[in-house]
Amino acid sequence: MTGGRSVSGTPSAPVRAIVDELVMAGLRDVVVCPGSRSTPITLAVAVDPRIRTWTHIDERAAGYFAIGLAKASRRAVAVVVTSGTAPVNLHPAVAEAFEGRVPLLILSADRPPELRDRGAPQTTNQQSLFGHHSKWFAELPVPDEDPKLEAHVRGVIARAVAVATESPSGPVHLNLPFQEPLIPVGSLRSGIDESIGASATITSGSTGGEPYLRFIAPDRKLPASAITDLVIRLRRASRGLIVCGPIDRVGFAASIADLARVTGYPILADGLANVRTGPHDRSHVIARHDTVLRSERVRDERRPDLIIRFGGTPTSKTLLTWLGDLEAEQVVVDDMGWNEPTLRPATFIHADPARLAADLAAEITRSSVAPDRGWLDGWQAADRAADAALGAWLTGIDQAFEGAAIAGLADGLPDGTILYVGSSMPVRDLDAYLPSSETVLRCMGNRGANGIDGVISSGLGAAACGEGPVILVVGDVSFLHDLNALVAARLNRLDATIVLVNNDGGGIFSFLPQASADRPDVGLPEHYERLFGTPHAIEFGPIVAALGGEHRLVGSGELSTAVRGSVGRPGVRVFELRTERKRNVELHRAAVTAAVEAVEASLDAAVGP
Ligand SMILES: Cc1ncc(C[n+]2csc(CCOP(=O)(O)OP(=O)(O)O)c2C)c(N)n1
Ligand SMILES: [Mg+2]
Repeated sequence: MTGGRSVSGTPSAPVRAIVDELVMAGLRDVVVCPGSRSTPITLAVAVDPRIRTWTHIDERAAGYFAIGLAKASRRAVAVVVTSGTAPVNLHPAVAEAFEGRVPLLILSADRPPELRDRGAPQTTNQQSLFGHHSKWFAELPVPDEDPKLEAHVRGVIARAVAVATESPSGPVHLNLPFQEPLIPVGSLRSGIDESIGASATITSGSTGGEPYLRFIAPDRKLPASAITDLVIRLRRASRGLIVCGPIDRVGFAASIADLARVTGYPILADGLANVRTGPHDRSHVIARHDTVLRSERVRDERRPDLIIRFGGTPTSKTLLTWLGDLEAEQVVVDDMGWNEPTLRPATFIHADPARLAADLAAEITRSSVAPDRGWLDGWQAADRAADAALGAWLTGIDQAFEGAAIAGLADGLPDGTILYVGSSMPVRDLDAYLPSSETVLRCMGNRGANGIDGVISSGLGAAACGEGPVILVVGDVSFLHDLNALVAARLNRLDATIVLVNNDGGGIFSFLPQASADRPDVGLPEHYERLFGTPHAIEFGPIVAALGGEHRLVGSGELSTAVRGSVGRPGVRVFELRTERKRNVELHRAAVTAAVEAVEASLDAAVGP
C-alpha cells in the first residue's frame, strides 16, 4: 500500500461491495458486455449467485436488452461495459430509458485518472457522457483497501439505484476506474460467499447483510384537501373523459376501472395502457378510440368538458390532435413528470396514478355522484359499432394486412404473455387493432424516444426476465437495425416468438406527408423509395437461420395459430408476414372507412346527452 492505494492492482473487497450493495438495493440482473478494463466488476457480478448475468457483445443492443428486462421485471437493471467507445454505444438506450422512465444503471469501466487525456489506448472522456440523458452521474474512486472508501462506494451504489428507481425512473451512470492488474489475486468466490452469508464478519465499510443506505421514497399521495378539490371538479363535469396513455403499473387497470365506474367517464385506453385486456371491469374502456375519433362527427359532437389523463403520451395521433384542439379543462396525472405535449392549459398532479385513481374513486363513491349515462352510452355504442365493423371487415379480407397481425394475436394467448411491439407501424397497429379481452397481457414498446433501434433486443430482454412468454411484433427495417439481438438470444439461450412484418421498407412513410413525394404530380417519385421507402429485398430466412433461430413465412390467416403454437416452446422463432406498403395503406383506409360509417350510424341511434 502507498498512500492508502494498492500497488498490486484493483483490490476485490471494494468491488465486491459494489455488487453486494446492488443486490441489497434490489437489483437482480446485470447485462455484461465483454471487455478487459471492466474485468473486476464483470467477475464480481458473475460469481455472485444472487445476480443473473446476461452476455451481450453489442453495447447498443445490450442497453436496449436491459430496457426490456427492467420493464418486464419492474426492477432496475445494470449494464457493465468496458472503456472507450463501449459506453458511447449505450447512448441510444440511455436516451430511451430517460424519456421512457426506465431504471438503468450504467457501470462503465475506465482507466484511472492519470491515464486519461494522454493517448492511452481505448480511453475517451467518459465524464457525464450521457449529459442530460442520465439522472445522475458519479465517478467512483480507484478502488483501494481503505475502509472509508468501501463505505463511500456502498453509499454511491445504493444512491444510484435509488435515483434510477425513484419516480420518474431513468438511467444513472457510474464511471468505474480500475487499475491493472485487473484479475483479482485472491479468491473472489470465497469473498462473495462470506459477504452473502448471514454470519459474515462485519468489517469497516461492510454492513453485515444490511443495505448501507436506505431510501424511503416520498409517499406520492395527494392530501385529502386536494382530493376533495379534484372531486368537486369531477362532479361539475358530466361529460368527462379518462385518457390513458402507455403505462404498466400493478393495480392501475383495476383502479382506473373503479374511477370510470363512479364517474361514468369512458376510458380512452391506449394499446400500451394495459387497461384494454385483463379480468378487471372493462365496460368503460373504449378500445377502438383511434377509429371512433376518425369520425369528424364524433370529434364535433362528443366534446368533453373535462379530461383526466394518466400515463405517457397516447400513441394515436388522431386522439392527440383532438385533445390539443379541445377547450376542455385538463387534469394531467403524471408520476413526478411533466408530460403534456398538446400545449394546452393543465392542472398537473404529481401522484402515483394507481393510487390517485383509487383514492378518487373511493371519495366519489362516498359523495355519490350520479353518472350521466347518456354521455357514456354514446361512447360505448360508438366503440361497439367500430369493434363490430372492424371485426367484420377483417374477416372479409383475403389479403395480407398488417392490422390483422395484431387483431388476432391476443386471442388464446396464455395469461401473463408479454406483447412487445416495435416502433413505427406495429405500435400504431396495436393501438388501432388490439381488441378488449379477458386475457392478462402486458403490452410494451419503446415509446420514450420512439426509436426503431433496439426493438428486438428489448423484446428479448423482456423474455430473459422469465415473467411470461414474449411475443415481439417488429417491422423489417427495425429487424435489420437490430440483428445483433439474435446473437444475444443465442448466447443466453432465450425463448421468444417474433412476428416480422415485412413490407420491404419503412411502411410508415406511406401514411405520412412524405408519401406525396411519390406522386408524379407533386414530388420526386424517383427519390421517395430511395430516401424513405428503402426497399432492401433482403431474404430473412437465411439470416435468421444463420443466427440460430427458426424462420417461417406465414399468411395473415395462419399467423395467430402459428404464434400460439410457438409460445412456451424453447428457442427463437420468427414468423414473417409479407405485405405490400401501398396496398397496406389502402387496406388501413378501407378498414377505417367501414368502421367510421358504422360509428356514425351508432351516433344517430344512441341516446345522446
Ligand atoms: C433510430 C431511428 N432511426 C430512424 C427513425 C425514423 N423511422 C421511423 S419509422 C422508420 C421505418 C421503420 O420501418 P419498419 O421497421 O420496417 O416499420 P414499418 O414502418 O414498415 O412499419 C424509420 C426509419 C427512428 N424512428 N428511429
Ligand atoms: Mg417495414
